[in-house]
Amino acid sequence: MTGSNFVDYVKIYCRSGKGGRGSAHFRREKYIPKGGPDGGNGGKGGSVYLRGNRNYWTLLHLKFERHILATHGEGGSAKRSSGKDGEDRIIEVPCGTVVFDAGTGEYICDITEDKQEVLLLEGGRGGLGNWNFKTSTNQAPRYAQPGEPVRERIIILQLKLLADVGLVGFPNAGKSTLLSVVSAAQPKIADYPFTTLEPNLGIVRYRDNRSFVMADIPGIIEGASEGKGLGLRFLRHIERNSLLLFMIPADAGDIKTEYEILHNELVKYNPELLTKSRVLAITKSDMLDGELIEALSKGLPENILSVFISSVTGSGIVELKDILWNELNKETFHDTESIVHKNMDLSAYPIVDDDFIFPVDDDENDRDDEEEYDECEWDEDAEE
Ligand SMILES: Nc1nc2c(ncn2[C@@H]2O[C@H](COP(=O)(O)OP(=O)(O)OP(=O)(O)O)[C@@H](O)[C@H]2O)c(=O)[nH]1
Ligand SMILES: [Mg+2]
Repeated sequence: MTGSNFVDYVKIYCRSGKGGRGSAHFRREKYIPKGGPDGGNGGKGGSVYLRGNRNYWTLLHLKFERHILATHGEGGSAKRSSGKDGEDRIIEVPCGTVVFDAGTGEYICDITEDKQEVLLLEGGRGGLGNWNFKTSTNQAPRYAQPGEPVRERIIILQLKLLADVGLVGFPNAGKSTLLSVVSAAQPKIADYPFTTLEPNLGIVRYRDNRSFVMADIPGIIEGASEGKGLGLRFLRHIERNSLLLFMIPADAGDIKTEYEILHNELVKYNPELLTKSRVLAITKSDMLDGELIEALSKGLPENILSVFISSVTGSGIVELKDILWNELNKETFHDTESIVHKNMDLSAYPIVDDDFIFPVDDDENDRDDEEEYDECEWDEDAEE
């Protein structure tokens, strides 16, 4: 999976900037013998944000940027000058990105909309300079505040595609073929299992210039929810599809059983998937004649809309699009935003080379050329 352009998992080290330290300077000028404290405040450290950007479709742009470091605030200086604030860093991510803590697997946040911004790590506050601490009883404080330290976190970004319709089926069911017929997408198609190794998205044009997005994901096999086949890695892309289109080929042994196996895998992976709208397409129905279709219709699973289609002859395709469109526009339609993200089970993911990320220790901005002073604590009340 390395070397591919479809990147839906990255691990990055993020660090906010530390606050600049307050200055403990004293005003020293000719003819002003006791100038008093005039040390300025330190600048605020830069923060790290995440922002949704609809121009990105994958996390590829982050694959080689493993460290996101906001810069530190600068120290305060004489004449009550405040130090410069550090620069923020914004991590642009595609809509549908879910963020987890890499250490614990804890769910942090979810970016679903363009321009949606989430503060990941707040920059450290700058320390107050000594002039803030001047009181009637202490005219010459020789101390100032240090800036707040950096905050760091290693995070995992996971993309869960946001498509309207997700194709669910065993390998070779004809998923990619359908996508190639109803959209301009050109996924690889072949008569062996696991032709599709990464998801493909296509825009399906519907009547009157309307359209919806369809996601072709790699085939699912029994045991996928425990990691078999391409398993877990791609099941998560289904979580975000508003509607699931199950696809079972007409030559399958028993359509009902196959449907149940697929259904069980999804439910085992995330029981919330049960609440999604579902439609069943019997694919490759060009292999059937009218009589067979009638016979098979009797044994189809109940409680799900079914349609016989053939991507080769085009039969049933218009009907399928109508059904999908109607389902997608139902008033009772399940809102995808309400999916609750589970914490990540880190043990279920094999460790890959890209996972080795080390915290950064750069003291580049750490040159405190100021003299040493007693640092006063942050919780001290400075405003007295
Ligand atoms: N006769 C017939 N063959 C079809 C039809 N749709 C797909 N096929 C054939 O079925 C085989 C598998 O098609 P794919 O679209 O690659 O199947 P897939 O579900 O994407 O398979 P994976 O990517 O491996 O999961 C190919 O040889 C297709 O030509 C159809 O409507 N009729
Ligand atoms: Mg395929």
